[in-house]
Amino acid sequence: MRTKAFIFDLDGVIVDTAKYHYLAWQKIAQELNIDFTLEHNELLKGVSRVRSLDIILELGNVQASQEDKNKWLVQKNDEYLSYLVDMDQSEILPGVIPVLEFLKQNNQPIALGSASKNARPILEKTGIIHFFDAIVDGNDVSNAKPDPEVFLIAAKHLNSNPADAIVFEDSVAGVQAANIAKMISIGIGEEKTLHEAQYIFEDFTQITTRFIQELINK
Ligand code: B16
Ligand code: MG
Repeated sequence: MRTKAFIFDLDGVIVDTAKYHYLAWQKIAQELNIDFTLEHNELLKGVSRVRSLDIILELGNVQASQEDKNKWLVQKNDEYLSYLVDMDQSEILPGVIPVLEFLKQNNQPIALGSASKNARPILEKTGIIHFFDAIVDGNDVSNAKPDPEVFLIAAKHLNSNPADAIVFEDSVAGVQAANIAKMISIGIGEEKTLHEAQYIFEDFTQITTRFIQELINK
């Protein structure tokens, strides 16, 4: 048995911040008269802030100067942060803490691998930062998912080979990134969206300690 690396995405896996990203982007989209639905929001999951804005502008066929784009990026993040002010442990998705606790009890290395630049304050506010041996987020990478950079750096920090890494992801881009890195990809969400993942679970309450133990023993 070699040293494993258990790598968790943040938004949509540990906390449901996708709804806050959506509300914040929707405000910008409304100002620009762009129709931005929940379905469109799926395209932004796991995608960087800068790329998310470009996708929204493409949806509305809007051309913009870099100056305007920078202004909207700041505006979006300020709005997003306002939703995080009252965040606490109650926002952690069901079943996540028992899995983190089981991994810790079994001395398994844990990392965060997120595209978000707001990852650290979220882990602090929800009181789970102590579970993580390494945190790799949007501030540490230059290539966004599906580029595997974020997960490769995370595995390296945990002294593990990519082949011994297990990634929990809710986004298509994130699952693809894990697959490209030759890691075990575990999709959290709907089968129809995440069919490229090696394993798919609706949420963490569906993941048994037996399954985690099998991953540890692999
Ligand atoms: P921020 P993840 C991603 O986080 C989100 O899924 C994505 O919707 C968001 O645009 C991105 O973080 C950047 O977030 O604006 O906070 O830097 O899913 O990779 O944890
Ligand atoms: Mg995500």
